[in-house]
Amino acid sequence: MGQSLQPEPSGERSDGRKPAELAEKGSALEQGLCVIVDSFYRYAKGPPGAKALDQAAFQHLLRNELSRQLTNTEVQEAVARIFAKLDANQDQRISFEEYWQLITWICQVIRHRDYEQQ
Ligand SMILES: [Ca+2]
Repeated sequence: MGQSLQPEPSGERSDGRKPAELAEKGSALEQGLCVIVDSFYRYAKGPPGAKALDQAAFQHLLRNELSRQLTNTEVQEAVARIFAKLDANQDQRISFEEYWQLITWICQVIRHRDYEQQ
């Protein structure tokens, strides 16, 4: 891991960092893991160490990054249902740990759809 992952300042993407760099370094798995983390921090807001996704940021992440894996990412009610399901501590924010549950769920869907139906 020759690179450090610094949280993005309030949802903005810093120039000259991450995805392009990530694409050139490491295995596909290593790149994928870095992209999972980076994708959270590109949308998360809040102070360093406590960044999280509010519902608007969560919807942007779903719509921009996961619209081919999830349906209805444009539908506010559908997004709100996923948000409520993931928001384990009900603080109206999705922490990295709660986001990780979404990643786990999507990985399970991919696994069943693409690797266990053959
Ligand atoms: Ca939460």
